[in-house]
Amino acid sequence: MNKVTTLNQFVIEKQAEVPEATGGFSCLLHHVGIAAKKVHREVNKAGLVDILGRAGTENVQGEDQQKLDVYANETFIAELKASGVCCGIASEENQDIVVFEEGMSRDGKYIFCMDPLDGSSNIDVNVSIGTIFSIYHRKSPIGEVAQIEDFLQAGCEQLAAGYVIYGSSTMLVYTTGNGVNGFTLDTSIGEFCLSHPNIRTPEDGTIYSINEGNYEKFPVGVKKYIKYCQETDKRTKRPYTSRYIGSLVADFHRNLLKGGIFIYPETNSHPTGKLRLLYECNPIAFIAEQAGGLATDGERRILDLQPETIHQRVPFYTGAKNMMLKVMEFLRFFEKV
Ligand code: P6P
Repeated sequence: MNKVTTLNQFVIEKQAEVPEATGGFSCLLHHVGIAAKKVHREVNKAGLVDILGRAGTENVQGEDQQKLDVYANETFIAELKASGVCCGIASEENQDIVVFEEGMSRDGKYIFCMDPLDGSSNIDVNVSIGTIFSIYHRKSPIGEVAQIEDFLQAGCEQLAAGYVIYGSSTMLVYTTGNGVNGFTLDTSIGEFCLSHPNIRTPEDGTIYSINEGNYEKFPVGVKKYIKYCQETDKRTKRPYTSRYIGSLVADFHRNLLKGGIFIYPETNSHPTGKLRLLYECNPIAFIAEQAGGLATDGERRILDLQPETIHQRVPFYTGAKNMMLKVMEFLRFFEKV
């Protein structure tokens, strides 16, 4: 019988490889796993109980909050506080940072950035959605409550990044800077089990993911790249394939495994792009790079960008290395047009 490695076993094995590890990070990831399982349970019964639809409130982005958005946000906050090693959270659903002021949590050495349920406008139509997260060491001194500076760290400072995709199965994919590993939730035992060890994204691909409804608003270089993808490839005689779900985690996960590029550029309506640097682009960029891909804002490496605010948006290009180099060639060539 094939050996099953659970997420907790994997994390403990990796902890053993780090002599100075105290177990705090392992504890944090364990609580992330618990929160993901709780969200999985609610997502999978959406439609059967009153968990669908709008919560009747708006988030900081002025977007209608779905009931599952609120549930996921509250569940992750509660579990991260219960870990006792996280001192604060920046969440897509909260205007300001959430700081833990009592006891152990106040002195936690980690901070957490998250989009608790990304793509939630797709919930009511049964499209895959996801949780996206980043973990950093705090910068502020232990003994004080977490400060905003703890969260305005460049993506290259991430200790870990991951996402949970609630789809045909529920998977947790994460990196700590030593490759990318994927764990599928086995509901018969209630554990995330290693199913995709050492994920590598293809160096090239034929899938391009972009909301072509915004075509007229795109930079010229992006328009020219889309037309390039639509031409028959002289070598393979096969045009590229357009795949766009409108749920970042689902679009990224498919491209990560099959080979492709995801683009959300600046547009007239979103002059700095739509996706948020702290809890969408940075974690996805860390994973992309660790799997052999690239991630930029069209010009600069995402992980080098210095955040100025916790809900800052940036243009986002990520995927297979050769596809990324090609689109950036188009952007440079047509940037002055
Ligand atoms: P659009 C979902 O709302 C989200 O934040 C990402 O998950 C997704 O990639 C993007 O927005 C889709 O945006 O404008 O194409 O609907």
